[in-house]
Amino acid sequence: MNAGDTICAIATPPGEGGIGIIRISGEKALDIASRVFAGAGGRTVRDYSTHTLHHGELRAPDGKRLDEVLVAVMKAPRSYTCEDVVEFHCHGGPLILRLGLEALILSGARLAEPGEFTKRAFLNGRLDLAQAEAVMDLIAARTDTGLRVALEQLRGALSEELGRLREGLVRLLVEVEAGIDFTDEDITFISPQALAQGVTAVQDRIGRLIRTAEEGRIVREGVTAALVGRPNVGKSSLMNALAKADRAIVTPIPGTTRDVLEEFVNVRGIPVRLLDTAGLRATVDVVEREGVRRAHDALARAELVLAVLDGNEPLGAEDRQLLDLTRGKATILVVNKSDLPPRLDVHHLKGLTQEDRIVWTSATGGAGLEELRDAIRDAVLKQGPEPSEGVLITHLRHRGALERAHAALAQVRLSVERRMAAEFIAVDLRGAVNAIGEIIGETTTDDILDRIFREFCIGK
Ligand SMILES: Nc1nc2c(ncn2[C@@H]2O[C@H](COP(=O)(O)OP(=O)(O)OP(=O)(O)O)[C@@H](O)[C@H]2O)c(=O)[nH]1
Ligand SMILES: [Mg+2]
Repeated sequence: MNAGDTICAIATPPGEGGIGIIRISGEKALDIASRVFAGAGGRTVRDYSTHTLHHGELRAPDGKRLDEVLVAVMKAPRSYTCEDVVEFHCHGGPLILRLGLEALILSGARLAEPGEFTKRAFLNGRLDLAQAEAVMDLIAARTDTGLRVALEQLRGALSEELGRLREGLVRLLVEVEAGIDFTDEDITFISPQALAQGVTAVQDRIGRLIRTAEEGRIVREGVTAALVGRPNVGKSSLMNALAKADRAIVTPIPGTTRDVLEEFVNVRGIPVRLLDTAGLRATVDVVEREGVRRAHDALARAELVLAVLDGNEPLGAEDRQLLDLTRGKATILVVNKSDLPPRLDVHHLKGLTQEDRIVWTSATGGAGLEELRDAIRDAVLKQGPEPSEGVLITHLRHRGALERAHAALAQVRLSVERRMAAEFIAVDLRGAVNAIGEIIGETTTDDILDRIFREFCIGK
């Protein structure tokens, strides 16, 4: 991968669409684009001023017409990558786009790696690393909350907060290092008290950020929740009701569901991957037995279990087994068929589960579904009813770096307390500064960069 290359890629998703966009960026973008484009009055891309849009023809290097297109010209440095960028807005056909891309490659561009446009934006100082990651989060966001958090991070809210923390530490570091340089002259640059105080303040703020990481992870990545229970209690009906779609087959015959079905649902802003499973029971049917095995797998893998019971029937041996299986897992007890006469001994149920929640629903009538959504949100976001405002730590990478910074600062405080030499203190302070710098990309290795941008799609 050479940063001097001019890169190109199809920037729109595969398949047919109204328009499809081919993007090209780099030193030779204007020249290469000019070779494949013919505009009105014999003009071409090189002749246009920046941030203008023009109509014309996309052509193969042999002159063959490929498409009628609009071309957008964004000259360096006012572009996404800070390089010369040209975008061809073609008709959205896969063949057209492929031929257009080929024409650019034959004219001297190279196919971009995943995330290479954004990587260039980062390397050229247009975005910091946390903002670059937010670009990907923005594209992948599946709930309003996820979108809001990604937009905030792209705007630089996290970067600003980290910048402030880092700056505070750098100021302390300068004082400590000045103390090292002038040790002979017996001047104290910063008192141990002031140093400890400054470090503690930053450490507390880092601690607060770390505590948002669990919620941040859930907002960005979501959780997996499995509907489990004995046959016919209404698991598939609940899946359909929560997904507001006729996703799973529902019949009065016990043992209808055989495979694990997956559906994404948005529960109060949390992306939930909902798994519907085969009813748990002992059976000789080979297919159903495999289904039951997979249901057990799903139960083990899920972060949240929705254990479904039939409110119209007394608690059976299979229900008890299920409750045993969910012990130690985050579980919501869903007593379904609340529209029918209650035959389930609720007092008994309360004795069987401790802190877990019980929700009554009617999958067919719709009663209790709002309560179930609330229960799912509360079980997932333990800290409070509403996703927090303000900066959230959404990436494991960020959390890891913050934890290292936090630990380094704890070490600094210990060293100050023990009146250790300033050199020791400086090393740990610097460690904390660097750890924070990793998040925004001020101190990162190529390895980390590669890993981050590999996750991107091609064309972004
Ligand atoms: N009255 C009433 N019937 C329900 C309710 N939920 C589901 N049913 C009925 O119960 C039967 C079984 O529903 P399913 O959703 O297929 O049950 P399941 O748990 O997925 O069953 P398996 O896939 O066999 O394990 C169907 O006839 C549903 O219409 C409910 O809340 N009230
Ligand atoms: Mg089912």
